[in-house]
Amino acid sequence: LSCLSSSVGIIGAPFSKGQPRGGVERGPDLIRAAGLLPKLHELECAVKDYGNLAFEEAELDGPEGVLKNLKAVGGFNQRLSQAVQLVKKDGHTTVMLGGDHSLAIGSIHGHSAAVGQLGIVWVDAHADINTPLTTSTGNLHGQPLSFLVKELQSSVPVLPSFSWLKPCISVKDLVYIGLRDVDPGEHYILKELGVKMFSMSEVDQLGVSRVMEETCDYLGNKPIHLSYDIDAIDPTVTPATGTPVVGGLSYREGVYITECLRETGRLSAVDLVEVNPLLGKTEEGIQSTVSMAVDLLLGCFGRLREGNHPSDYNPPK
Ligand code: EXY
Ligand code: MN
Ligand code: MN
Repeated sequence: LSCLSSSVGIIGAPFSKGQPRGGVERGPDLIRAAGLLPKLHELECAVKDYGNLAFEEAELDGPEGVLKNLKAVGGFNQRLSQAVQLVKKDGHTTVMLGGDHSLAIGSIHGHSAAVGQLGIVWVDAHADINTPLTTSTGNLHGQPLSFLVKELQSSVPVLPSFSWLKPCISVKDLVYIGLRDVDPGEHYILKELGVKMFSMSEVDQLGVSRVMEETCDYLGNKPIHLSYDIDAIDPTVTPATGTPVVGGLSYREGVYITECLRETGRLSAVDLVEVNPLLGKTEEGIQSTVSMAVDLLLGCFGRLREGNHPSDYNPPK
């Protein structure tokens, strides 16, 4: 039916220091307020909400060269990694509600520390693989994968705020879906390392069903970490986000991705990031963005567009 095999452990990460715009720290509470927990219960999921991870203002620091908020991002992600490890040890599929995408550092590190080798599905308009040397903005939400990928270790300078972090994913265990705004330095890395990617061109060429078939084949039988940036979806549907890019996934393509990953039975952790209610120009735009986030999460946990019914459903006689 729906949540038969696993339970859900929710971690809120109200953190925005991986990028310069305020508001994205409101994501976790907003997504909860839109009814995520009762809707997961309707799918017969066992849900435990671990609450929000507190952000310590003491972690705030000035820029180091071009890099912004290194101490804040390093410190918060270290605590996030520990929280994710606890939730995995409790036996749940983790849901990390961001917050900006720098949080994938702690989320993926903690997941990998708890379960070992992962397959990563990174759904995003952006590649988020700038290194501290290639970044032109200094925003760490554009760089998380450079800290996590083993093959990039020699290209990433040693930074005290990240001394706790060991790169834990191989480039061959990573698949991108939805790319359409990739910096030159990132594109060089993707080509040099041969990273598997389905940019929007491949989504157009192959269709989302073939993209998902190939993604699942490519990743094999490893536990899956889905890192879903809401800006992968077209900004007509999800305008309330920090770095919107035209030409994104439709509502249907976005949800289909979650349905396919759910069907593998191997979805082990999900990040849902970059929902920023202060950046929606209209109330409808904000609502549409938040309900997309909720619908993506429900797709991850068994909601079917054909309909669902509880296992103990009694038809009227
Ligand atoms: N590539 C740009 C940068 O490095 O700043 C933009 C990154 C946006 C990242 C968003 C979260 O996916
Ligand atoms: Mn991202
Ligand atoms: Mn993005």
